[in-house]
Amino acid sequence: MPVSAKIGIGANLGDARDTVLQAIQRLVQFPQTTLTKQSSLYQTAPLDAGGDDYVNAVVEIQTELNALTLLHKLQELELAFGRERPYRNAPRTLDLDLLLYGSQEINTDSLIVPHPRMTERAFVLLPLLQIDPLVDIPGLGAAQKFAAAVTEQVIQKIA
Ligand code: A4P
Ligand code: MG
Repeated sequence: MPVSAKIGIGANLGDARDTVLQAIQRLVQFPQTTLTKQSSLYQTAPLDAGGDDYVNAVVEIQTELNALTLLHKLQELELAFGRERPYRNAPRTLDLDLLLYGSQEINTDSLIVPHPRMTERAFVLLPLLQIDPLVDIPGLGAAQKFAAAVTEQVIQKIA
């Protein structure tokens, strides 16, 4: 049975908009995976990070890949876009976060789902709520209730 997963996409180096769109095209090519929803692209001010504005989006996929395999595929894709990790929250050509994986809660050294910081971030919450207004965050409840706390964060839909 395929599982519905939500992926957060972010980029703030080079042509960030193009990178995000290309990354979505590559995600669709993962084995046993289909794209079911795609948010708008958003221009967002860097949060806890320096550098240029980010372009962010969230997509929903249906996948037969298990969560860890999916994470590894996402990391491969980051590397394919030339991502380097000089330090935490460094500017990046492409950042792919596994936000939600069905209704599962996962806590291992390499993977934590739901993504631990997703409820504090407008650049995750707004695109997520755009594609799935009633989405539930396992262990935390309706995503909608966290949106009021992030209204100060600068985020703008890209036409
Ligand atoms: N990891 C554990 N759980 C997950 C998960 N659910 N999804 C581990 C993805 N990775 C997960 O990630 C570090 C390690 O987290 C991985 O080895 C993986 O095993 P990383 O992507 O290498 O490092 P990072 O991105 O520098 O750190 P992190 O914690 O992912 O940063 P965040 O929280 O993703 O924040 N501002 C704006 N406006 N837009 C942004 O997109 N992004 C960040 C990065 C900061 N500020 C931003 C944005
Ligand atoms: Mg990351």
